[in-house]
Amino acid sequence: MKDIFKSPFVEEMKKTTANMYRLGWDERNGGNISYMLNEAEVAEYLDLNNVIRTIPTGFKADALIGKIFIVTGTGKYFKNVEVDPESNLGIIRIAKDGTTAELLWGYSDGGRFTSELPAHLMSHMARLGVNPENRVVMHCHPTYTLAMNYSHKLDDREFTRSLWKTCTECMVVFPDGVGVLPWMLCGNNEIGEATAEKMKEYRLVIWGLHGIYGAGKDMDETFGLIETVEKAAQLYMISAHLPRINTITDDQLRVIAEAFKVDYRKDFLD
Ligand code: 2HA
Ligand code: ZN
Repeated sequence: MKDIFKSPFVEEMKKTTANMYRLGWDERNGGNISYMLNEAEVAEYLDLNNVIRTIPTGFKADALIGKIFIVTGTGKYFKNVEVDPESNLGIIRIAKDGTTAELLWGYSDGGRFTSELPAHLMSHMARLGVNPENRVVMHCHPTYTLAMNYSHKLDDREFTRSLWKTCTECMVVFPDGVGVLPWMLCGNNEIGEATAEKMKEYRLVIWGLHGIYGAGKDMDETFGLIETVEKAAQLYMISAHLPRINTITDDQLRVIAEAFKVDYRKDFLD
């Protein structure tokens, strides 16, 4: 068996959580990541017949039976993943009943997966329905994106337009736009279902007055989506109180979309 602490997926989780922490997106226990792993790759590091314990998930995820995920732990701090991945992360497999998680590694202090597992697994199912390559779901509290929630209308079209019009690269990076949910209580199946419903259309979903979800085929794509929204939100917020003299127009957004050949939300333009 190879050393799991040197596996590319543990390394990626360490690197990404450390990055997000230092960007200020994941204070205290804020944020969570789930990353679907390739079974054959995990088998190089772990005995897949050795289930350490089982943990009920509280919902049914039949489409994910047998799938393996590395997931951040509940109550754990992104700040600490790098130094102690084994207690802050866990590797789980969705059991044959679709409602139990089999722990294969991690949560070594008796912990369990993030309280946002419903939103994560439901989002995985929704995104896999659109793109079978999807692997990562990421949640965090990026400062400017969140700040924008207090002064901007919480509406898919309006929020997307404001971001697109702030930064030229936004149309290229997220031509599918950003879905926006109103404030909802987190950590339950209801917000999970609402997130997954938006994930059928968007790779980015804002949780009103809370944070953001991103989904993508790998860590870089997912991180890059959130990073680009956050950059645009930062520019938006630091200039929102000033007279707006220049803006990217709807026609210019069409020019960008055509030049980069992206399939964009045409109904989001005037
Ligand atoms: O896990 O960010 O949404 C901590 C959170 C809850
Ligand atoms: Zn959160």
